[in-house]
Amino acid sequence: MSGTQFNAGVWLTHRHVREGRGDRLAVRAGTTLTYAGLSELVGLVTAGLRGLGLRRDDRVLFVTNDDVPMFSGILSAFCGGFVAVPVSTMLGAKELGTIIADCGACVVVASPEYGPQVQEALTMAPEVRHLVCDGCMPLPAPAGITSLTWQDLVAEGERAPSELRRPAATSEDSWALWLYTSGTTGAPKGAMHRHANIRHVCETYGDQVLGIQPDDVCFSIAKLFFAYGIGNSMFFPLSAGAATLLEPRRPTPAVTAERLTADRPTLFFGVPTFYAALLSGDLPEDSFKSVRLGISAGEALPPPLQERFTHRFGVEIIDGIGSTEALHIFLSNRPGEVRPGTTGRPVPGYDIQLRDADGGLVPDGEPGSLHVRGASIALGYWRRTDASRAVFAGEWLSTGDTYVRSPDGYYTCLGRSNDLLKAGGIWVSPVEVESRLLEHPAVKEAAVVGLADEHGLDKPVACVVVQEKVTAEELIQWCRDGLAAFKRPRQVIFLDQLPKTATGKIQRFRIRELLTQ
Ligand code: 3SK
Repeated sequence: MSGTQFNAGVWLTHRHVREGRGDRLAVRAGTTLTYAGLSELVGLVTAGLRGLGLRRDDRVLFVTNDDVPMFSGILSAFCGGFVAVPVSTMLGAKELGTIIADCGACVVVASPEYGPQVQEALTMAPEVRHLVCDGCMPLPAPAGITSLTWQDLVAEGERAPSELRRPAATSEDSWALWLYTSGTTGAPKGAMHRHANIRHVCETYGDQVLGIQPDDVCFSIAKLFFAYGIGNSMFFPLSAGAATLLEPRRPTPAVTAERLTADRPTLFFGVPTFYAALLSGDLPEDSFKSVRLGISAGEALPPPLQERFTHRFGVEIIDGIGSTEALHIFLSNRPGEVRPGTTGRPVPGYDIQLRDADGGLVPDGEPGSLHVRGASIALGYWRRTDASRAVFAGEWLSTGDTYVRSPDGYYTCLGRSNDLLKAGGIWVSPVEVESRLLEHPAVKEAAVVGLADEHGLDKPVACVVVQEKVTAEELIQWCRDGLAAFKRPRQVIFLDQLPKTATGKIQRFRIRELLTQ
């Protein structure tokens, strides 16, 4: 029901205090907060942001590590009627500047280690007025931008009149969260999510697939800036009055082992690449003894990996697929009913269709383009009409994946309908990597494809035609320097020419065939 008053920040935080759950543990991170503590902090930060002059629908962008400031800051943006824009901490200055300028953020919150990228990015983003650092010292900022620390912002909230802490009377349809995703051209697009979308993913996947309970403790390898991560670490636990563990460090098997032992999570959210890394590490077999369920998304989970993980650690993994545009998982296996190699069945609250090239429905057993309908689908991409029209068709979202459905209703992924690939669960646009390679003076032509590694997980591989001598290592380093590191090719193959169509378009499927022969 559009227009009905609803605020996702209130629903996730203040509601629990109002309903007598204030002394339950909400967040374990650098510091530990109960629901009462979280609610108090969110009130102060809401007032602090208003004290800086923010108005309804203003954007607050986060380039931060998962910790209490980012967590409470996003919730404060929801409560204040602002728009939270958490972005990847892996972005270079240019990509970051493009996003900050595109969303028109007036506040940027950053962790100290991203200071250099942020400083450069801010020169591209004239609308930014305040830079908030979640460390102890303010960050250097270009002229015209005030720089303060997180503590200064909280202090601003403490000094502000108490009515500024009050939540905004947002509606179900008000903007709450914009999540940037890269497309075929590599240009980032901001998927705009309403307050009601957040409640929908909790009431569907959270309640009906995870069966989340107040005693659950959630631990996600995917960070809060991903749609997958924010659902896992914020929406699901807070919707149920459960607890979440935040980990500011880069996820590694060693860091994971430490948190598993110390904090005993019950729900563990990973991606296939990370499950493979955990298997390759030397974790004791009882590492996952507190975990009642493992969750995987981001890319298809190969059955041998799933089976080896469950055999070694005794934890069932349910594989599902979601998207930034749908906010979370809409197709998933169910605990106790896993069919390895499939993505399971539709999550209640979502309708799925497989369509042919003319938009007709395909019969069971035939490949079709995956479309999904449900109340958490984004409103569109911010200021990207053409891209929005291509992807959001009325109530339906075209995911760009090709799937097949079995007669008993299980869906299996056959690949992408376009050339995008995922590495470690994160989209990589081949075009973006190719553009970087082509900037190298030695490279004449380049094509990037996804190729399965030893675990059956896709990784970017580059095929290049060169005009000067250059080594594979030099080209990989070149990509590392100019792109987020996960986008770098893991292998470079030198060819005399690339297979092309009569009109000169690179045939990536032919390259894939060539490399898998
Ligand atoms: O990649 C996925 O499967 C996914 C899952 C949940 C939320 C967002 C995404 C992209």
